[in-house]
Order: sequence, then structure tokens, then C-alpha cells
Amino acid sequence: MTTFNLSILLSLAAAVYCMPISQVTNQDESFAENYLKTFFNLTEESGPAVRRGISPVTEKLAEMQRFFGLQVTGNLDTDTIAMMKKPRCGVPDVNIASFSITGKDYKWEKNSLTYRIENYTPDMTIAEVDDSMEKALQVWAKFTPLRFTRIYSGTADIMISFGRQSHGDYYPFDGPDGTLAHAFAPSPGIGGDAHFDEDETFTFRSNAGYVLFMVAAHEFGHSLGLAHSNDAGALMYPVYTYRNPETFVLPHDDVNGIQSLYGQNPDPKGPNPEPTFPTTPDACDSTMVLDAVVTVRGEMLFFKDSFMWRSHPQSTTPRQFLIANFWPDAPDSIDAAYESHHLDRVFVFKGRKVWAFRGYDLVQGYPKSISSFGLPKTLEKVDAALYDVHSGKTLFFVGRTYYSYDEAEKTMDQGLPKHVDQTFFGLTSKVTAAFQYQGFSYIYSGPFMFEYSMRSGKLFRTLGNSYFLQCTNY
Ligand SMILES: [Ca+2]
Ligand SMILES: [Ca+2]
Ligand SMILES: [Ca+2]
Ligand SMILES: [Zn+2]
Ligand SMILES: [Zn+2]
Repeated sequence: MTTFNLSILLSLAAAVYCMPISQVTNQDESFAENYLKTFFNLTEESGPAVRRGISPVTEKLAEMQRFFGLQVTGNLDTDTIAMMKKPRCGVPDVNIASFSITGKDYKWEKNSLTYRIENYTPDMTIAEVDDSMEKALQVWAKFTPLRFTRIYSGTADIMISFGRQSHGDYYPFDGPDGTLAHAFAPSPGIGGDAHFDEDETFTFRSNAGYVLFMVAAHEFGHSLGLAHSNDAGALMYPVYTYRNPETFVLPHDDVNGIQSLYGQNPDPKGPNPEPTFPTTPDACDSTMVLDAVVTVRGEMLFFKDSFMWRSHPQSTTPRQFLIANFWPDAPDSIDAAYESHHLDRVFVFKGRKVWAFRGYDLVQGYPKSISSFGLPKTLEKVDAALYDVHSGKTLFFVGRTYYSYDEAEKTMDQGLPKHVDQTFFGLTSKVTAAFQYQGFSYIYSGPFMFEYSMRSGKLFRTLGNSYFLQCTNY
């Protein structure tokens, strides 16, 4: 396992499981101060809050927490330090809104741009580096009138190079992890250029390092004039996320950003010129239907497409992540999930397959077939799953029916499936997600959520899918 995976694992394990990680140390404090200086323009004097007597560090910490959707405490808590330690882009995050643009009009005044690859990383073959860079530029060309031509000598608009530590500009790299790369906004000279930290291990396709295509596609966003976005699903989000380069499509937020600068592609090629770009799900959307909900050691995870929200009791605002940030081995758009307290595992279902996770790790031997639970071999998928603490049974919902599985005996009960209204009185529609929490069973059906008392089985309230998510537009 690489250092990257390990450091991510530690910070995520802490984040998901609320593990009491060690107190914030002096080392963390100076690390955080440096981070705020680099990415949030922390200076001795700083902004309006400082004039009201608040320390510059507190003011900038709050700004950073707001940007990343963390709880805004102004204190260096463990969630904040974990976010700061994630591998990321070296370009600052200040002056941002969703798809905001660097300064005023940092854009190229021409649509034909040149690029040149000045040197190569030994981590990959030359052909793989060439392919990664070319495809990373095409990510942007696909949605704009911009066209890129490679040159092999002289000065290109976008000069691409690998370097370590001090590498000829005023922004030295930092060794393995931390900052992965940086790029400069459009202007003559160094403007548009993209630098990659040679102390990282870059890869072509595998998740055993940083996928060069993903890092480059992000950096070229800066080369073209985009700043960082606080949309966790955006390519221009400052933190690195593994995504499969084969299936990557530029997210909605980035398409909006780049088109606000350059307009649309006048010449979209291919039979499917407008692929459906991924849109980050919005907790304020009352028509949203969640894919699955599960508890993990007292926390709640809500799944939608390639995203999840995590909500834990101390936090007022659930945080949104890509599923891949937590479980790189998990599929997107899952069908169902439940937590087995017995086995200390979370089971995730999609189609005929089930994945088991202990903490951050995929349990060996998974994914398996869902028939390993005794579900019929002909079953295409389950719609929802719920572990019932009273009976010790797991309910697998399929449409308007359910199967029940005895966790202790590891056998499927007889006489199944049953109609859902035999257990959940009055429920006549298809179940889409389910979980239990603090004495209630929550059964989701389309945009609705039904709250049943676990003891009496009575329906208490009808709520919406985003009841626990809280609509927090800012
Ligand atoms: Ca340049
Ligand atoms: Ca680095
Ligand atoms: Ca579902
Ligand atoms: Zn960046
Ligand atoms: Zn540089």
C-alpha cells in the first residue's frame, strides 16, 4: 500500500468512525498555520473580523471550514486537521464561490492553444504520460471552442513539467503527498503552465498512486482560468479524489465554469455530443430519492449516485463526500446497505453483488453473490436493507415485499417473501431505502420517508428524504 493510501486511510478511518484520534499537537498547529498561509492567504493583519478582535488564525480557520463544509468552529479540531492533511492541489482556495473564476477575466483571448511536455516522470511510460495529458486537455475541449495543439520545441502557452522541491518558480513542492501539482492562470510567460510534483508516484490507471490524468485535468482547469470550487463533486474541488479515468465525465459545476469563460463547443463530435454530466445531489431538492441509508457505529451515511453524506451526532450539518473518498472499492449508485453489529461490517449491495467493509477496508473474499445470504438466485437486486435490533434479523426489501435473514443462524427465514405492510402498517408502496435509528425504523419510498416506532410498529410521521440531511445552501 502506498503512503497516499495509508494517510487517507488514517484520516478517513478517523472521520467515518469518529475514533478519538490523538489531540491536536503543536506540530499540527504549525502545520495548520502553514496551510492557511498557503491556501487561505493568512497574514498578520487580515480581514474585518480581526479588527473586531478575533485572531487572524481563527478567522481563516472559519473560512477554511466554511469552504470545505466542515462544522465552523474556528478551532483546529480533528475533522479540520484531517481535511488539511488530504493530498491536494497547490493553488490557493481564497476568493471562491461555486465555479468562481480567478480574479476578474483570467482567460485566454484565443481559442487555439499550444502545449508542450518538457520532461517526463519515471513513474510511467512516455506513451502513458502523453496519453494522460492529451486526454486531460480533451476533458475541457469537449465542452468549449478551445483546441489544443502539441508542440515539441519553443515556448507553448501551456508548458508542462515535472519537478521536485524548488523547481524554478516561487512555489516549491513539499515532498511526497501534500501538494501534488499546481498551475498558473492564463497570462503570458509562466501563465497557463502546469507543474507536477515528481516526489509523488503518478499512475496511468491504477489507484496505487495518483492518477496523472485526474491531477492534470484539474490543473488544466487552472491553466484555462478556473479557480477552486467548493462543490465536492467538481473536478475543481481542491482535494484529490480517485475516479476511473475510463468513465470520467466532466461534472456539471465545471462545465458551467468553463462555459462561462469560453462558451459552448460549436462543433460537438460523435453521436452523443452531450453526455449527462454528473450533478452533485442537493439536500434541498425535495424530489430527491436516496439510494440507501445505513448507520455505522452511531453515525448515519446517506447514499445518492456517486455521493454520500455523513452525519454524526455532534455535527449539525451533514457533510457530503464522494463514496470513492471513503471506499475506493465500493460501487456508485448502490441499491442498499446495512450494518451488521455482530460482524462489525457494513454490507453494500448493487445488482446481484454484495460488498463487505470493515472500517475502510474491503473484507477479503468480497464482492460475493447476494445468494450467499440465501436470497433467490433469480433475484436481480434488493431495493433496501435494514437490520432490526429487536429480532436480530436483517430485512431485505424487494419492491413491496421483504425477506428476513437471521444474522445469528445465518439462514433465510421460511415462508418468504412477505408483504411490507405485514410489518410496516399501511405501507403499500415500493421501499427504496431503510434503516433504524434511536428507536425508530425509517422506511423510504420515493421522495417520502415513513417513521415507524420500533416497539409498537406504529407510523409516527411522514417526512421527506432530506429530513436528516438539512438543507444548507450557503
Ligand atoms: Ca505559459
Ligand atoms: Ca507533494
Ligand atoms: Ca435503494
Ligand atoms: Zn487546483
Ligand atoms: Zn511550480
